Amino acid sequence: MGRLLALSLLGIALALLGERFLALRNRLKASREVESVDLPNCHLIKGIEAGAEDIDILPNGLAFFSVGLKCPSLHSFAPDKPGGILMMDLNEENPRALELRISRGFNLALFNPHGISTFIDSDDTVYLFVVNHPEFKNTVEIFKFEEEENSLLHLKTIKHELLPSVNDIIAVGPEHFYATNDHYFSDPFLKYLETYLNLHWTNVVYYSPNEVKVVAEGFDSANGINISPDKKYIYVADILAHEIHVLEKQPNMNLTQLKVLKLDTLVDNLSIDPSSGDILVGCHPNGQKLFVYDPKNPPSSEVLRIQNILSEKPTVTTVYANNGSVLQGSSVASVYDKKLLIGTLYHRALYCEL
Ligand SMILES: [Ca+2]
Ligand SMILES: [Ca+2]
Repeated sequence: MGRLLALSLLGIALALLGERFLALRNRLKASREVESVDLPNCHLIKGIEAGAEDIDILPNGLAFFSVGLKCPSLHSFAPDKPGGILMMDLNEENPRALELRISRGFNLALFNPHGISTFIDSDDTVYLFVVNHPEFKNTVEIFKFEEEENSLLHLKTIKHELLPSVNDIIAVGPEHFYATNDHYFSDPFLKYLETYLNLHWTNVVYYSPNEVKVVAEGFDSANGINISPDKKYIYVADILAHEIHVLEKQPNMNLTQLKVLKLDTLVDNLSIDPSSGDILVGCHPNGQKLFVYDPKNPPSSEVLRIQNILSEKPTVTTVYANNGSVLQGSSVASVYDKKLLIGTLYHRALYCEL
């Protein structure tokens, strides 16, 4: 009888695991292929060969690139090289990406930058907020951008128990930001398990020197985050649920869910087109290819533009799509004055004139 019960329980467990496995394949869109959507005037950016996971552009056309992200579960083309921040002046005719110097006293050897966000204070000081994973831990670094010297002055490292697995941030003050956690746990095995079991335990956290709190939760895996041009709404990408959430910002900085836009792709970082307020989304059409890297069958790239997200029927258009022959694993797309930059998780980056 005991054996029969054990066998039945084993059978149920295997059936459940099988079901979770199939569900995970769907969440990863493991069988999806993309049709190419080409743009005529594009070239790969020199000097970016091991990922530019996030890109943020200032209103004056200076673009920041977070490069060289490493993660235990991800492929890397430069596993021994620390990451960095590159800058490109999009006002130039043939802009080049140059590495910014970082002030002494900051541990550059362990720099592993992920999501970034710029913030311009009322006195015109420009701050760059960077999610960092030194030794795969989680911190948020705040830098002051010194334009004349092409350098970043390190001001502060933030660590907090509510920031166990940070992916991206949106700065809303000189030391104030919203951050997404893409996992609930920080331990690699528990991270894997929570994803496999689809627990929906990930969240968005508000951080300020006086108050740190969870402001939205229940995401499968919260990833890219950004703010509407009028600063009223926060957009959050749930990568494995293929959703973009629109949340309304309250005076106490809490967020209330307004709507969810369902898409057919894994949504990574979100950027705002300053000329229209449209959302540009760096997407992974097939997450299986992204996480299990095979150079013969590489991950593809896809960039979507979302117009009028608050309306009843937002318009979603594919701006760019490629099967991986040119660009693998697009994670972000940002525009400035008819110029489009597309970054990737661990591959190259593309510069296009629209
Ligand atoms: Ca970002
Ligand atoms: Ca991301």
